[in-house]
Amino acid sequence: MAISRISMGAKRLTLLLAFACLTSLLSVRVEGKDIVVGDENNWKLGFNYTAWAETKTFKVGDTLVFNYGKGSHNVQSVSGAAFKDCSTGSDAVSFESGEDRVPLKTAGNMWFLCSVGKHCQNGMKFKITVLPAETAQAAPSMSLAAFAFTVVILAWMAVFLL
Ligand SMILES: [Cu+2]
Repeated sequence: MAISRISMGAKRLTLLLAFACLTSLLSVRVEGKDIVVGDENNWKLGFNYTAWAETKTFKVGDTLVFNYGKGSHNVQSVSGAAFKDCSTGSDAVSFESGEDRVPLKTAGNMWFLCSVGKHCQNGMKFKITVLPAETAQAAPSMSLAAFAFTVVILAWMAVFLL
């Protein structure tokens, strides 16, 4: 009797662990990351954001975070044409809280600039290419392998333990 009780407990624990494992794998796949523009430099004059952007990978689900003193700068999400001459155009989306979060919702190019004074002309501008969530990096294929492994383990447990 005692043995069967222990075995029941072990089965439940194993199932619970497998379920927790599966859940965490799934959540890792869906979560995007916060990308602080300029890293520790934040959003300011005297920093090369074009060069900065070229070192980063942006994908759907990520969020750009612009940190700056409210009132000293702003963030304008503009068209490619407006970007070229540092204008905002009529369809610009404006942010000015000083802690602006810009979710990257669709794949494609996005252009950002600061429209205060001559800040844009002086380097507060950059372009990014947002990649689809699936193809942004090699990691998802690893996650898929881990996911498949978990499914196999779960199937195995269903056959032998339940
Ligand atoms: Cu500025």
